[in-house]
Amino acid sequence: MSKLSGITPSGHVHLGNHLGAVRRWALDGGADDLYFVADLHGMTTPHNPARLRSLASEQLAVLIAAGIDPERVFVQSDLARELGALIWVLECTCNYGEAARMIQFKEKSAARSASVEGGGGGMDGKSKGQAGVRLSLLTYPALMAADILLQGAGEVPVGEDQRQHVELTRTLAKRFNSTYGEVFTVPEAVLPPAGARVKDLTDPTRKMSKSTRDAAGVVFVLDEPDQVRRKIRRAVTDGGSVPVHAPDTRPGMANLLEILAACRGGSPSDLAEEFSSYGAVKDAVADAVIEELQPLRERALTLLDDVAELERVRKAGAERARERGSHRLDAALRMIGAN
Ligand code: AQP
Repeated sequence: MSKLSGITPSGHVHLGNHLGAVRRWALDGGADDLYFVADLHGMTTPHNPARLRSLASEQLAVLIAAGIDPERVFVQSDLARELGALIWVLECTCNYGEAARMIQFKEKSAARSASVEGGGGGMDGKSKGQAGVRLSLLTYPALMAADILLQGAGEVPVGEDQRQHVELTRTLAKRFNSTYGEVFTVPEAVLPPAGARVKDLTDPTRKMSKSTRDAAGVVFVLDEPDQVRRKIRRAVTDGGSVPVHAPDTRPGMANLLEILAACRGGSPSDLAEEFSSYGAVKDAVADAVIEELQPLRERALTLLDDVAELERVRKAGAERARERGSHRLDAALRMIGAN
């Protein structure tokens, strides 16, 4: 079963993305699996076009530098025409209510509405809020379904937050197949293997995220080694002094030990016993993270410098993904009554 996984260029790739996903993609990916930079998904909330473009290139370089076969990587917007056509087919297969009840849409649109309502202007609160919610936030699941169905992916490794979207994809694939004719593979949502869940270094109660405003708590894979060490040295820990792995009561120290375990192997509790002070743990974590990221960082920066090579790899990846999906798109358009 081929798998499809993506990463959204909503910010710079960080240690959590690397330890929790990208490193595994490079190690475990099957010959038929595909990975993509989901830049179209990065447009559903206010964004800066130049920054999005540059982050998409950076992410492509990082995926390849991490060791993922370049033949299996592409940038989503390079397939914008194919995906745009398929989204339309899927929007014509999906009911409004099915999209509107997606939890992510409800949460993100409520958050957007609240931020717009907070601003000034002449509209009443509700109109102002709705004016700030992009239609693409509602139709996001149709794009995600198009990503999956175009490539004929059999399995989609997703966390709980995306499971509902894969369920909707299954519904749309089955509905299309039974109404117009068999075109789409009905995908399964699969749980990714349990991996490191890296927390923010300044607030270990929340996960490390690309879009976090305060970069002090986020180690980016392209950070200079000195910067990495500084961020880890300043990581928030509790008032204790002897390291123990106790995620509920000492989340900051637990996070550091889990990062160390993800980089070096072993269990966080066993590793804790090697150290007699918090400072020693931080030094060991900084060393391990720098060692883990250094080769990746160097390869990614080399690729980013070689614009022509990165462009060549990008075009080849897009071409392969396009070829892989074009017969499904053609069949779907024909069966739904187009062409
Ligand atoms: N902190 C994390 N620890 C472990 N894994 C993580 N991932 C994300 N954060 C952590 C995994 O990285 C992959 C790609 O992430 P994504 O682009 O799909 O978006 P996300 O999960 O929403 O990641 P971010 O970094 O938190 O971005 P923003 O700030 O935009 O929401 C996924 O496999 C994800 O599980």
